Amino acid sequence: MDCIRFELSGEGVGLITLSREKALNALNSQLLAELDQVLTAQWDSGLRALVLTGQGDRAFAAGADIAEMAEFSALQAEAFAARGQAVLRRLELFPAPTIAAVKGFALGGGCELAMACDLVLAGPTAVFGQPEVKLGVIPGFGGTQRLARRVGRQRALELMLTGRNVKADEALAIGLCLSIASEGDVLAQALDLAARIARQGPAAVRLLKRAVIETDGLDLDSGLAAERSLFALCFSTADQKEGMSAFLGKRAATFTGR
Ligand code: CO8
Repeated sequence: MDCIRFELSGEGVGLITLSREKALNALNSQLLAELDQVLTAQWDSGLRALVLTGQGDRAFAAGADIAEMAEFSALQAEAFAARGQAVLRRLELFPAPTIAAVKGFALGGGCELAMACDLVLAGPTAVFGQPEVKLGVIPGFGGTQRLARRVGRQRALELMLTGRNVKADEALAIGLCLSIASEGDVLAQALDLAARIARQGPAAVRLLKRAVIETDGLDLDSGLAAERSLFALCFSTADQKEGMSAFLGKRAATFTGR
């Protein structure tokens, strides 16, 4: 793989690094295909958390690759958007929790990629934005849908209509990121958070993610029904037996993820 690096980083924690540093990790077709391959390969591998970051200090990802898009026909643009949307949706539905560790620019498709992760941690130099209108286009990898879900429709519209950049402190204030790490620490903090998640009952963590992600957009009663079913499903797992008997036996639980 030329554009993506995958490695294990601690027990049950996967780390994906976007590796097109010279192009500020811009998302081209090859990178999207490699990201898809990694997600497919890791889907059933039992990962307990997955961290995404960009190579180098300058960018998480500075957007979809403008050089690749510049001469697209409408049909090519639709196909590229469909491919990007599909890969980001797969990432959003990845069975284990995902964490974006954002250093530098997360613009356009890069911001959309971060928003497809469950949790977004920013470094002090992080810059988010959907600058597509400056290029005469609109977001095409889910930004018009996910930004409003993160920060509310009015703020999302203001950001997308002006294409202005948002620095880490504002991203935190509007809920676009969860926290701001100190200089150089964002990846370490993301891996630490991933390790903390990885220590919880893995079956429950996966069912919890499904209860939140798969019910997005449902009315409350449908969401509550889905929660009940997934709650009940916990009781078919060895993790539930172990977690509760460990509590009652006043010992630490040893989870197997089954
Ligand atoms: N695509 C391709 N190459 C890029 C991109 C990009 N998005 N961003 C940066 N690069 C390249 C530059 O061309 C440059 O390459 P080279 O060294 O060969 O000239 C290299 O990265 C370094 O960039 P700069 O010299 O520009 O670095 P600066 O520090 O001066 O500026 C910026 C950094 C501000 C991030 C600037 O590079 C920039 O504005 N980049 C573009 C940001 C942008 O507009 N992103 C949105 C793209 S559109 C999008 O993502 C839509 C997604 C949905 C697509 C739907 C499909 C149809």
